[in-house]
Amino acid sequence: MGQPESREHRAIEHSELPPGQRLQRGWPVTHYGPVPKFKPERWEFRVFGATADGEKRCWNHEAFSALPFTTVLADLHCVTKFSMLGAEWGGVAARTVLELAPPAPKVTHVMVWAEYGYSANVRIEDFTDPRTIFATHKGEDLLTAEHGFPLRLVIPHLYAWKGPKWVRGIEYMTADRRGFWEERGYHNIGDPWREQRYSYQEEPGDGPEL
Ligand SMILES: Nc1nc2c(c(=O)[nH]1)N[C@H]1C(S)=C(S)[C@@H](COP(=O)(O)O)O[C@H]1N2
Ligand SMILES: [Mo]
Repeated sequence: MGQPESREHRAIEHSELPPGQRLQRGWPVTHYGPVPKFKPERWEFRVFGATADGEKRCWNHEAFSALPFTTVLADLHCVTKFSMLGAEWGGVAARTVLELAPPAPKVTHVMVWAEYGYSANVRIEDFTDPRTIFATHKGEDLLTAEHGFPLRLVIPHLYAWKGPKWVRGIEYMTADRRGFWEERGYHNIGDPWREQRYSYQEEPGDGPEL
């Protein structure tokens, strides 16, 4: 009678590590370019592009920090094939930002912008996913500078390049446009469960012409 239990156990294990990924112990630092210096008086989080009312929305660091806090348990899958499992992220749900600064109904994609012009494009349904979170904390601790302090996006169901560290704002878009890595050979959608790593794997409809 042990059979159903062990099958379920295998299913859980499988659900944790996407195909082609290996478990990483510890938490490596992976990004392109230098670590930006946080200047609280200059920092703001901007929502722009196709907002519902056509107005931009802007929070300074104090105001953004006062938004409702929530936590999400999520794994981080780097396209270079390591995965970090079971992190607890704390911060502001993407849905909170969507409620406070709603997009126009015709919005199909969101460009997430970070320091130094790093960007990542995601479909609106990836952004509105209830587990998508602008993280300020991992576990009890504030993020460290190299892991994205003061704010990084975590989209648990996509490869980690879709979650910019040092995020500074979002742009609502009415058509898709490629972000930083999506222009440089990475897949426009980036679903780790389908191993959507590289742009040459894209099928018609997965992304704009390269
Ligand atoms: N701003 C910015 N964010 C970024 C990146 C980057 O190059 N710049 N790299 C991404 C990639 S490829 C990964 S795997 C994760 C790594 O996050 P970590 O350094 O906290 O492990 O950050 C993502 N966010
Ligand atoms: Mo990555």
